[in-house]
Amino acid sequence: MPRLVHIAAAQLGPIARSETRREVIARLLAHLEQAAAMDCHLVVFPELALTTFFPRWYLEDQAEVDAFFEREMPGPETRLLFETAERLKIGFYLGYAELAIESGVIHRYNSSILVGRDGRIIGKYRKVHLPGHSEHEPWRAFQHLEKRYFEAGPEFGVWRAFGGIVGMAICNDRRWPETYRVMALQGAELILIGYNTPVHNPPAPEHDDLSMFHNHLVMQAGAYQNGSWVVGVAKAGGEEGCEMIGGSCIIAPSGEIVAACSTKGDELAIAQCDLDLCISYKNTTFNFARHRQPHTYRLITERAGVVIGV
Ligand code: ING
Repeated sequence: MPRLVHIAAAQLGPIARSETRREVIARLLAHLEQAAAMDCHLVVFPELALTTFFPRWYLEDQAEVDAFFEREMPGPETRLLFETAERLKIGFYLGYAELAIESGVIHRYNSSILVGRDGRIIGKYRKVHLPGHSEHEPWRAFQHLEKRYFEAGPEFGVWRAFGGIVGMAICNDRRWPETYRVMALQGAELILIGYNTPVHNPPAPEHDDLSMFHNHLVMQAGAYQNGSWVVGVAKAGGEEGCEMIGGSCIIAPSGEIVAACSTKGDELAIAQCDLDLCISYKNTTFNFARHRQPHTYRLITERAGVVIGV
């Protein structure tokens, strides 16, 4: 009996800075309703899906920064998402800015949650690879202050859900092969990734023309090299003067893109994902137990540490 998960990559077009949570959530609810009408079990939203991508600005007033964060999840405005998910029997991945108070200390993370078809939170992930910079760099066409506004998360986790083992990552995480491998070593068969990726990368403008190629390259490689499904979902289009790539897609363990968005607006790309397709890769080419050489890698990384001094 195939373990089918009907998944919708729920791409979002631009979110204006002036857009209220209520207005944004109305767009997310429309995606949930449409995905449910298409018999989907799981909807994947982008990174920071409740607001505009605020790390593009240098903001000195902490209250202004914190207005982009959620102190509760679900909170008063997002509760309707969970209630709708329960009513429609459809789960979701949601990226958002998390403000957490732990032992009386405020922590701010670039986070995502996985919510089941019963509307309950299954797991939470806090972005590990924070790109960009922490101080104002006026030479840039726009800032990328994730290192200023967020703390890095501690780990990559996986959760039993939707009939398989599901992992989460966020945006820049997808560029690092370790991201997929650490989750695959925990058995991940489905890895969900939201992203906000500008076309222009100020430190390396020579890469701009390859931004979509690099987007798909890293996720297709991650899927194939770990025998896992990968779903990548964009916040796309011209957002507050910054053009962001789209290219939301669903990638099979073969590395093939089986569904993709073709616009830069609010759009669903849907696929029937058979988690059992992972087996043919995890049991042969990427049978970690039979073919990986972790001892050798350790020696190499130790030696590399000596050579490059990291
Ligand atoms: N955005 C970008 C990403 O990794 C970036 C940052 C763009 C890094 C281009 C390197 C090149 O897709 C986020 N939010 O991580």
